[in-house]
Amino acid sequence: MNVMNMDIEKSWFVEAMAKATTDMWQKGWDERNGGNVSLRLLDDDVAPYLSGLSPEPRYLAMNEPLPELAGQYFLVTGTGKYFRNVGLDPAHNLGLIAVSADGKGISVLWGYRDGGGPTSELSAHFKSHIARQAVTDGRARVIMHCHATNLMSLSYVLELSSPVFTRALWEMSTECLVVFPDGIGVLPWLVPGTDGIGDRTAELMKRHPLVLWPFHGVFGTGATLDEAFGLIDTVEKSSEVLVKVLSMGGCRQSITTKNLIDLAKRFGVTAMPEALAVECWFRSESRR
Ligand code: 2HA
Ligand code: ZN
Repeated sequence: MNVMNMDIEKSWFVEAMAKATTDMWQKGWDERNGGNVSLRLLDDDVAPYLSGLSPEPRYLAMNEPLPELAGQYFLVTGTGKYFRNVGLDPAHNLGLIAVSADGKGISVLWGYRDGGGPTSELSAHFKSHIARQAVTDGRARVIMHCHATNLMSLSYVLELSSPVFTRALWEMSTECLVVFPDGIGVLPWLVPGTDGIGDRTAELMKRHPLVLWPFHGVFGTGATLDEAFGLIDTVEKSSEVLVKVLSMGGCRQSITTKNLIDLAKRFGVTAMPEALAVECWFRSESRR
């Protein structure tokens, strides 16, 4: 095999990223340049393509050094780029970057062909990667951000607390507690695209695989693009059910605490205790 001719646009990782971002666009989660995704690649993923990549990669300094990520490779959506275009033109809309050995910057090995760079939310992505690698023994490889419509909508109505959001979403679909037993972390509203929101997101990612940015969107994680997408799809489906239920006048009955405990037992998961303890998650609710 002539490694010089390996076409990175046909690699599993560029194709998988194009599929994930296209699916997200079709879901309506990523209008205009909304959303961003990063996928950590292993040396073995990148090795067949390295010799065909730029011999003098562009270097971009980071605001804060992140030595935990030194030497790691990431495929990352580009700043200002539209998800609906990723599949049509991966080389303009994606980039393959490597974190430098001192963790102070990144090199652009491929992509961002018009001279652009990675997403404005790189700080939240990188810091969340550090957090999730630590709590999953290195299994986590994806951080995914999007503007999931129904989940965003709920941030205008539900109390902005992790136990309340988690409990309400668990109740809106039986599979939820099994899919995200560690619940969803909820931040206050913060200015996006900053190191500050990156720090706060990563802090919650140590406990939760999902983090809600109220009035903005959600961050999700997983070992694969499918896993991160499936997680956000599940929480968004449950959010859609809750939007419909509230629009019909609210719950008359729901999954009970006992039901949730039985579910956790059957599927061998440990449910977030603060969410199990929530007694009343909707202000006007009077059924309990
Ligand atoms: O850049 O979603 O949060 C697009 C975004 C920023
Ligand atoms: Zn966003």
